[in-house]
Amino acid sequence: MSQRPRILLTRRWTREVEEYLAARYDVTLNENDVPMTADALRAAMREYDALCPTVTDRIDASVLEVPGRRVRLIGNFGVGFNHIDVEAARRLSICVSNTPDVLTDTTADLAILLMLMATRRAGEGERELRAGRWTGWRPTHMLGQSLTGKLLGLVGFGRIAQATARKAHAAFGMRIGYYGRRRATPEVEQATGARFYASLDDLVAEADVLSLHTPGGAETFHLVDAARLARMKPTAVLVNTARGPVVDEAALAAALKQGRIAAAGLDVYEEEPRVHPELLALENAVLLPHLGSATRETRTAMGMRVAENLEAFFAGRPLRDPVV
Ligand code: 8YV
Repeated sequence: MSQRPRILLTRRWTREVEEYLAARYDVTLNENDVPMTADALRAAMREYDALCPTVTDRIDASVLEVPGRRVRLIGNFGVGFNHIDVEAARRLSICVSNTPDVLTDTTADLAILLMLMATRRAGEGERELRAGRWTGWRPTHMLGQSLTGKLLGLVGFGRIAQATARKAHAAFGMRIGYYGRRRATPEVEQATGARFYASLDDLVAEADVLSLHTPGGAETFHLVDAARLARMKPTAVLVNTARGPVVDEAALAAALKQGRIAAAGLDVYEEEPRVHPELLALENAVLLPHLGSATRETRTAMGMRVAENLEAFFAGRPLRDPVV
């Protein structure tokens, strides 16, 4: 019988990481890659030493509190952990780790991609061309908006927001404003000339592109609601690579439909994989399927970062990335 720790990966990971882990642990893979049910997660809590979930697994108190639990570490694949009840984990002395740093640039790249697609109407243009509706060049065809000199308003100013600021400032000459729980150091601000806004409403009203970079969860639920959308400039673009529930999707669809803001670029949704049906019908909504960290390099680095946390945990050392 194997003495190696038993670990469960709830979804398929890149081959490199699956092989790396299989050489070191008694690993169970989710061969058909279908999201696990709550019952299956509860059963897994009794069978494994570590559970390695993703954003598609709801690790709530009913999962963590299962009688006869064997799992002692939740090694999350991803930096965001709003799908895990960390307070219940703390209460039950279950360790939780995440994967910061390794997806910062990749996710910031996607925020830039959405910003460009939304301001230059890229999805709309491609749909027109593929549908055979393009009648040829003309000076007023599908005009978008320039980014040079415009204000990028970042809501939250953590790693991914700062990387987005650097890219937007260096590549497109954008001005940077940010709102966050606390003010960044002068060095961080100086790197992009970032201006701190003590009032989120002021930033929302002034931004040409408003990009969301807060954690998910109760504190940020519908932070961008109908009232905040109403404060935005009619020419402004909203970008969300954070978590869907930060935006009131129905209110956003209404604002886009009525032209109260120019466009939105979204990678995350309130009830993934469901997308608000009104958004699907709008030309000024750029909609990507949660691709923020989706490069081969980054998904492998995320898996290896989980592996580092597993190694530390089973060696009795402090976690590399402790959440709890
Ligand atoms: C991940 C993410 O792909 O890391 C995060 O928080 O949102 C994505 O980049 C996903 O959450 C993995 O669980």
